[in-house]
Formats: sequence, C-alpha cells, structure tokens
Amino acid sequence: MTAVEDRTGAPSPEIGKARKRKEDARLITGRTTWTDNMVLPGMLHLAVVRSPVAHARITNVDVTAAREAPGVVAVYTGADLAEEQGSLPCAWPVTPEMVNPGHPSIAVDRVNHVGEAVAVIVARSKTAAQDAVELVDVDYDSLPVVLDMEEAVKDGADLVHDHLESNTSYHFVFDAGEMGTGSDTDQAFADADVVVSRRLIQQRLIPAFMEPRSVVVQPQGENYTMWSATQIPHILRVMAAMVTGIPEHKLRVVAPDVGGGFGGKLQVNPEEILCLLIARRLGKPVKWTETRSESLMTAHHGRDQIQYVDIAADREGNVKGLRVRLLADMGAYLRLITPGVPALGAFMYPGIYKFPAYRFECDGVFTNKVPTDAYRGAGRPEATFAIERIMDELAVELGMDPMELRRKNWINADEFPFTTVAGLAYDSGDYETATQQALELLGYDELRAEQQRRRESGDRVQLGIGISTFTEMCGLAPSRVLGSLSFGAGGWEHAAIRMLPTGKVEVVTGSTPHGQGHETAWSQLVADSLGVPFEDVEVLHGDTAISSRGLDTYGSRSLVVGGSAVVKAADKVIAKARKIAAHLLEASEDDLEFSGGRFSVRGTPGAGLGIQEIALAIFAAHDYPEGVEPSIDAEATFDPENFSFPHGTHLCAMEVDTETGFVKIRKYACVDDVGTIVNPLIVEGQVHGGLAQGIAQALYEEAVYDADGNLTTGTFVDYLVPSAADLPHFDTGNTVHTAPGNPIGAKGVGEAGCIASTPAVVNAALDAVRHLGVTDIRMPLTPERVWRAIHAGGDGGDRATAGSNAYGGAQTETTTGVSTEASSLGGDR
Ligand code: MCN
Repeated sequence: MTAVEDRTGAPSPEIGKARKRKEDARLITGRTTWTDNMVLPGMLHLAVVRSPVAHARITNVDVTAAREAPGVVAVYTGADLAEEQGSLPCAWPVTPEMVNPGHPSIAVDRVNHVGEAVAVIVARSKTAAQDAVELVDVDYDSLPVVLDMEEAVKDGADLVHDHLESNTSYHFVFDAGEMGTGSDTDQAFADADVVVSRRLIQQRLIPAFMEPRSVVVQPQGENYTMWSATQIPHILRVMAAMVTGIPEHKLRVVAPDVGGGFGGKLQVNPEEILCLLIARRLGKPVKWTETRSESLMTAHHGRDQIQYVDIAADREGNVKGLRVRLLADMGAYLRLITPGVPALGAFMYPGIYKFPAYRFECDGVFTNKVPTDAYRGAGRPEATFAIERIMDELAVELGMDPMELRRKNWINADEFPFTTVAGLAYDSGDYETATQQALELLGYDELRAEQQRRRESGDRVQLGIGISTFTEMCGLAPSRVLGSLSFGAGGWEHAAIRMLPTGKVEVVTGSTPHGQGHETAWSQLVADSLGVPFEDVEVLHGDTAISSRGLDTYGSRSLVVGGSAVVKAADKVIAKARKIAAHLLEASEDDLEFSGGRFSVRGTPGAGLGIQEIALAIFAAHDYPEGVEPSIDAEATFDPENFSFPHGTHLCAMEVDTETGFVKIRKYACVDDVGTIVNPLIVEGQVHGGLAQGIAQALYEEAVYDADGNLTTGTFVDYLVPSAADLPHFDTGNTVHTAPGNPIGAKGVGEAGCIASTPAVVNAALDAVRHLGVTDIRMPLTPERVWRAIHAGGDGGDRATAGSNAYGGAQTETTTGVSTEASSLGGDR
C-alpha cells in the first residue's frame, strides 16, 4: 500500500501505473515550439564574438567593419554595455569570506577563459550576424594561463584574477567533531589499525543536453517577455530582474518545452542578460541560439575536482574515520551555484556507512577555464564515487570481500531514521534487501566463479565485478536547511488546482520539466487524489504568467516537493468541494465520504454527487452555501522538513581485454529504492538515463584543455557522449520504503542512476585487473589508460589531447601535467 492510498483511503488506480508519457507525442514528432522555433515580427538575431585566448587584457576591440556589414543593425562591446550589464549572479556564498570576483556578461577589459564574450553582433538574420563575427578585430595582451589546481593553490602561483590575493575563492570545512555529530577525526586516524589514502580525479564533464541553449526576448513598452530553454524560469526571472533592473512584474519568463538540461540549464546565462539589455536598447525582439560548439565551449561544465580521501579502520573492518580534502575547480568565475556543488557533496561522503568520525575540507579554486556548476547529481556523484572507491581499496588492504566490508558498516534497516556523522537524518531504507535482489539480478555467484576461472587460466580477457551501494540526498528541499547551508533560495514548491465547469482539471505547477514527464506523473497524482479520469487533467508549467510561483526543477526535487504541493492543493480542493456537496446533498460534512471522485452520504448509498458534477454546479452558482466562494480551486505550497534519501545497490560486471585495454560491460544490475513509485515507466527511464550518464563519466566523457587553455574536446567527435548502442542492457529492480517526509511517500529518482553507477563501473574494471598490480585507473577508462595502468603502472595518466580522441590517435600533448602519484596529503598507508 502506498502513502497516497493511506492518505485518501481510496483505491489508487493511477499511482504505480506505467502510463506512457502524455507529452511524448508532441515532443518526439516535433509538434511543439522550441525556443529557436519562435519567429516574431521584426526579430533581430544575436551572434557572440568570443575570446580565442584563455587569459588576456583586451587592449582594443575594432568593430568598424562589422558595423558596416550587410544586415548588421548594431554591434556592442563590453565597454558599450559596461554601465548597465551588472554582474551575473552567484546565489551560493558557501562561506562568509568567499571571494567572488564578479562576472560580466560581456568582457570589458580582460578575458578569463576561452569562449568568453567580447562583442555581440545584432543583425537582421542569423547568418548575417554570424558572418559579421569574423569582422570584429580584438587585440589581446596575453596573461599567464592558470589551469592546474594543485599549482594554482601554491604560494606565488600566477593569478586568474590579479586583483585578488590568491586563486582560492573559499575554504569550506565540515568537521563532525566540531559540529557535535562525530568524534575527533585526527584521533580516530591516530588510533586506527589501517589507513588507506587515495588521490582521485573527478574529470571535467560537459552537460550535453539535446536542445542547445536558446533565448528570445520581446519588449512591449516597459514589459518584456523572455522565452528561454531553461530549467529555471522562476529563478531566472528573479535574477534577471535583479541584474538588469527591469522590474520583476514587468518581466515574464517562459520555458517552453525544453530538450534536456541535466543541470546545465540551471543557470543565468550571459546571453539571456545580453538579449534583455539589447532588446531594451533597440526596442525590438532579439533571439540567440547557440551552436553545438558554443555549447560545449561556454555552457557551464560539471565535476572537475581532485579528491584526497583517507579512510581509517580496525583490522576487523570496522570503519573508524573518514577524511576528505577537495580541490574543486570553479573555472574563471562563480556562476549561479558553482561554489555550492562541492559543499553539497560534503554531506554525502560518509555514504551509507556508520563512520564515528568525519572531516571534510574544500578549496574552491579559480582557473582560466569555463566555470563549473550543477551537473546531474551536483556534488553527490563525486562523493559517492569517492566513498565507494575507497571502500573497495580498504577491502583490498584488509583482504576482505568488498560486500562483506560494506555489510559490516552500513546502517541496518532497523536503525532508520539514522543521523549520520555528517548530520543528515536518513529517512528510511533497507540496504540488505536491495543488495540481495541486485546480487540475484546480476547472477553474482556464477560471475565470481567465471572470474576465478579466467584468472587461473590467465585469460587475455579478465572479468571484474564492481559494487556501489549508495544513497543520496535529494528532493531539495527544506528551506530552513538550505538557508543554514547559505543557499540563496528556499526549497518549497507551489501548485494550484482549478476545477473547470465541465469537470476538467487544470493543474498549475512551479516545477519545470525538461524531459522528466511531470505532465503525466502530476496527472496521475491528481487523478487519484480527486478521483477523476487521468485524461481530464491538464498540467500547466514553465510560464511565470501562468505559474507565478515556483522554484523549478533540479536536485530530483519535483515529485517530492512539487508533487506534494499538488497533492496538498488537491486536499484543499476536496475540502472545499465537500462543503458544497454537503449543502447540495443536505447532509452534514461529517457524514460525507469521498471515494473515487464521489461524495456519498454515509448510510445512504444512493445519495451522492461526483466532484466533476459539483464543478458545474458551482460554475452556475445558483445554489451554494453561505460563506463559500463560488469556485473549486486551491493553491498550496509545500516545504518539506527533510531531504529524501533514495538508495540502491548497483553492480557491474566488466570484461577487460588486458592486451588492448578495451573494456566492455558484460552485465549491469541495479535495485533502487525511490519510495512510492508514481510511474514505473518514467522511473525506469530516469534510471536508464542516469546510468547512461554515470557510465559515460566512467568510460567515455572528459572535457580536456590544452596547455593554453583551449578546449580540445569542443565537438562530439572528441567529447564522447555515448549512444544507446554503446550501452549494455540494464537489469533494474526496486524495493519500496516510503519516505515519511512527504504525503506521497516518494523519494527522487532523477539523479540516482548517475550518482550510483560511476563507481560501480570503475570498481569493476579494477576488480578485473587488480591481480595484475593495478590499483587505480583514471576516468574515463579509455583503452589507452587501461592499457597503461596494466602495463606501465599508475592510474593510466592524463588523457592525450591534440589529434586524438579517447579511442586512439597520436598522443602529441598532455593536459596540465597533474602528477599521477598517490597523494601525500592524506594519512600514512
Ligand atoms: N518519479 C516517480 N516516482 C518516484 C520518483 C520520481 O514516478 N518515486 C517520476 C516523477 O514523477 C518525475 C520523474 O520521475 O516524472 C523525475 O522525478 P524527480 O526524481 O522528482 O526529478 P525531477 O523531476 O526534479 O527532475 C530533475 C532530475 C535532475 S536533477 C536531472 S539533472 C535530470 C533528471 O531529472 N535531468 C534530466 N532527469 C532528466 N531527464 C531528462 N529527460 N532530461 C533531463 O535534463
């Protein structure tokens, strides 16, 4: 029985039904309006002149030729817009001392990464604008390029922002001993029998959403409408109003159907602000749509951290302490939540284990690269990778089975709710049951036997099994908690439900789907809550003129927070309809039962009224009770008390060809617990999508810069986003432990697969070749790296750049020369 059934007492025919998504027909047949499809009378087109150098003073920008080019209406430089452009916002000052250098939408006198805007062309056609880009002549006076974080934090290092004292933006610390959630970490390490230390690399990734970023701004007198392929129309409206000074009530932001975001569209983009400024100046509609190369080069990137991880344990395998030190690459500027990403991860490093002591430190470091920011999981994949990798390393050190080590240390089912050493109260779950099911799905015992046979026979193809038993914090979330973490916004969500005269239902949500299928899932929630047919529900979203309040979609928060607001609004609708029904049925409200969309009088089976009939009656409003307004609608805002904590066990069986370094996922099995499942088809799809991205980090994707700060993976030829054909079949399953913190009982699923899968894949590869002396392989596990790790030791080294992709080509240059030696920053081995 689900929490929703508990709540209404009514049968729940929709919750749990694998409905096909109602939005898909228009999306997959192209019968929708993407932002770039918008055509407005007199609309002008923007193209951006971008810096080809990573760090330089701008000494001159000559736009004369561009201004005279055919079709060009105007050309603006940073100097032209300096007075009005303000600074792009950073909404997460993780420490009071955090240094934020500010971020102009268009560079004025210096550039700090390749791709930064230095001029913008406005023309009557897109091609005219793009052609004129070539005619802008910019003189740069080069400055030293800072790329390597370990170098950047040293005394005397070259500076990204030379008016600052160092390249460190902030130093964030969570010390469980000081916070009172754990014991003294240094003491725990001093007392431990065994300490294992690793330096792990979270490579830089690029959110490769299908629809490129695109924005159209239409000025109408003092009013502006902005259409943008964004995940955050509500937040964008607030931020854009603050940056440009356009009054918030004069600015409408619309996110039409949006083709994916993965965190990459959780941003206030320079081009969104430029479109507003230029539309205001010219009084004409303007449009900007990026090319794919612009997207890869300038949309914010994800991950890019160096993790120094130490784990302490006794000889029996009881974990005693965890120490994490991070260098987190901010890139050249702090974007919307750049500094918060690693800080959010801080709370997840202990994973599902009962550590008595924990200390986390992070330096946010400026480099001359594109800023990093949210990317599916944002902080939690990095944390999960670190803990699941180091648990395996500890198991090797202790000579223990890695699953036995996990079992020995994880939180048991009867210990929930459990407050971890990081201070989070995990809500519900059962790691053992999920693990058992996953082991069966994988066929663990047979694969272990095969692994043994291959090892003994010295087979060229070795087999490994990787484990990731994970949890994550999602459903972002309680406004007070986010406030205590210095996040600039709250975590509530808003919904409104209107019963229309014909009995149809309009649902307005502050959630902003960009591929997650909210129209379908929210219809299921409302159909069950109000007892109306699924087809009678319409879900409206993504337009601040229609859904005026909302905090949008990210952090796997929409069902848990936004869906709960919908359920809460439905409760209010039922309460109001009950008053009207009691009046019309001449019965007391207390004598009415509501089930299956119908109010009936207890003890009088024939007497009843459907909620959809009541909607028509109240529209006519000929007969309704005193003190009741003649409408059936309601609004609700839901702000949960806690995050939700999905968990699961992910297992990967991996074949490694020891002669070529090629790896192949033989089998992938996972069992996830996301509480009440509203739509199993959507949940499975979300898990599949997340797995694709998590596996892609492990095996394929990496943003690489050369020594001058040029992105050498600026096309999909070099930045390897896997297709379905590159991925294995996934054997998925679920356990259900409802979340006590929301009326649906749900936990988020949007990021789970991405968070869990990366360490499972890397652990599998290592498990296959560990007997050959390999202790680490750097992601992505290209054949070259795997081969090098097997035959030359280390972690396979930096990725080749020029003239190469991950699957071969000449290695003519390496990235930033980061040492591949094990760290000396952690405890002793
Ligand atoms: N769901 C469900 N039962 C559950 C949990 C979720 O039926 N117990 C359904 C929900 O109703 C919703 C979907 O699964 O339709 C995802 O719900 P949720 O976990 O609440 O996540 P959000 O809707 O908040 O989506 C955000 C999440 C994130 S953070 C990223 S990144 C991501 C993701 O979703 N980006 C995506 N999935 C994506 N999917 C697509 N197609 N495109 C993206 O850009």
